[in-house]
Amino acid sequence: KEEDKEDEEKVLKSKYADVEIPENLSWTEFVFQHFDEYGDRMAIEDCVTKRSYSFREIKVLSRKCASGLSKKGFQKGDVFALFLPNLPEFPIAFFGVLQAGGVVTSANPLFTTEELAKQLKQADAKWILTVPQLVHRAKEAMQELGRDNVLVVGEVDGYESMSELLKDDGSSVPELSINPKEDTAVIPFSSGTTGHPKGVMLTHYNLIACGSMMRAQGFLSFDETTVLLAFLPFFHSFGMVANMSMGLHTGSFLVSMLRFDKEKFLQVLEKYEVTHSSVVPPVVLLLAKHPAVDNYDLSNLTEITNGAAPLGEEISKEVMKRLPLLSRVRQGYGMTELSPVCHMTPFENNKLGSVGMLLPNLRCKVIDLETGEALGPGHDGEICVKGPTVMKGYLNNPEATAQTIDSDGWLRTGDVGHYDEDEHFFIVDRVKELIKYKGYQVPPAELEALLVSHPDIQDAAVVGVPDVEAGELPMAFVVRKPNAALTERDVKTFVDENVAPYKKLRGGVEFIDEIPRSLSGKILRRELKDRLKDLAKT
Ligand code: 4UU
Repeated sequence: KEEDKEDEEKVLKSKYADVEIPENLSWTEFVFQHFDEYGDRMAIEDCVTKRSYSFREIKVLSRKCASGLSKKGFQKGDVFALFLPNLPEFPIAFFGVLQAGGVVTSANPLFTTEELAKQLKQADAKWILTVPQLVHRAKEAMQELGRDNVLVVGEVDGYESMSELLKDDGSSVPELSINPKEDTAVIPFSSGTTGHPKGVMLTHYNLIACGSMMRAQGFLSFDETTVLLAFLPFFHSFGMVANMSMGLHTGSFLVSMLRFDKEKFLQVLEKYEVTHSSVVPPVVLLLAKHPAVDNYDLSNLTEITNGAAPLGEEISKEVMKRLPLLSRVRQGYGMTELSPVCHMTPFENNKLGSVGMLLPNLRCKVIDLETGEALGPGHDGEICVKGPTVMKGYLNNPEATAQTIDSDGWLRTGDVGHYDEDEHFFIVDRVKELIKYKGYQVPPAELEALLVSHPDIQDAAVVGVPDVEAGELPMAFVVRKPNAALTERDVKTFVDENVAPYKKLRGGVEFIDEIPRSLSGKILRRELKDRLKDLAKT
């Protein structure tokens, strides 16, 4: 019956047979499944400091971390914030918190104090772990919640160091009964299709489902011979799940990189004989075009996987031509709310420019933007996904959850695309508000709220302008208050002072008389984008 209904509704089932998803494991148990076999092999090394940990050490130290946290009164369900760059200690803390029964919320280390405080408040974080450079921000933000539980990786006077925690004897790891389908493991933040950043509740089962599906059919090709350059931020779903967790799960050697730097990136690829790297479009562009690439031996690099933002066919071809040993330019397509990946290019027969095929265990439909009717191959519409990786919901926000996941369990991605006769998917546009700058989320609603808090600004709307390198640049339409002598520079300075650097108005500021809105008060972003095209022509 269900199947007939699905046929009728043009629901696409994955071409791949369903995989078995373990139902009785925690995310840590799943990720650590083969750690005893990997033993003393190196699991992760920082490419600058060379600080490194073996699989055995990660297992032992994360247990000590869990035990130490329990002794401090940390309890099941408590939220622990990681405000960290990609350090080799990140997975130790991450899996330590989970083994203490906690929930990890991960924050962008570029955040201002205010941005951080917003997330900590929403997530009700009991603790935060950070680095010495960010300790003041972490402390101030926690103070807004009336808490002062700040731990540091490294030594700062007056703060407790994580290394103290790791001296614990490991005797107090709590006996947990995790209910994998109910219990939230992580709460990364995403603005989804509209509005401000929201906590995305991903359960242990959501993550295990995603990991199991990625491992099917060689979608994720990592194994014990893989050297993975892990520079994509671990706080973001792509880096957290596809690199940190699945890299460790498969016994890969992770080379972690704190800060992305062109020369360093190329040096590390050569020196560590890196075989795999997950990337975002600006990095593919670098590999395709930058003259310095010729100075390095990148012959070990056999695969790069793009995600988080669209990658064109041309640039994929260019990079294939330039790095002859790079046999595969692959893609993953996903969304934080999908734990996070729903489509990946198959190991063989990948079509350049495509984000790949639907992973096993998932259903997908492409719906007409006006009528909501499901469309067949070759027609663009909004991509909707259903299956075991759909998030539990947005934290404390049933309205936003209901707007995103319908009563039949379909999650609306806000992305526009189609599939071809072979069921390869292509993303062509985005109908949601979200702007992506180099793969980073820039929620317009957040910048708009900031702009209208300025005494000289009456109204504002933020959209993304296309950019070859970054994908999109945030740009603002601003309505000045009567007689206000506000300049573009004033607006930009105001924004710069209040947001993380990747949210800056690099696309510029345009003053207009009125922000076009629908009858229900929604900003007509399409109209503004069209206006930009007209401006570009004149
Ligand atoms: C065009 O970006 C992500 C997650 C990406 C990811 C994760 C695991 C990719 C591969 C992988 O293995 O999450 P968010 O929530 O930050 O942003 C989601 C949005 C999507 O809705 C879409 O608009 O980012 C965009 N996006 C892409 N667009 C993500 N991947 C792609 C892609 N092509 N390959």
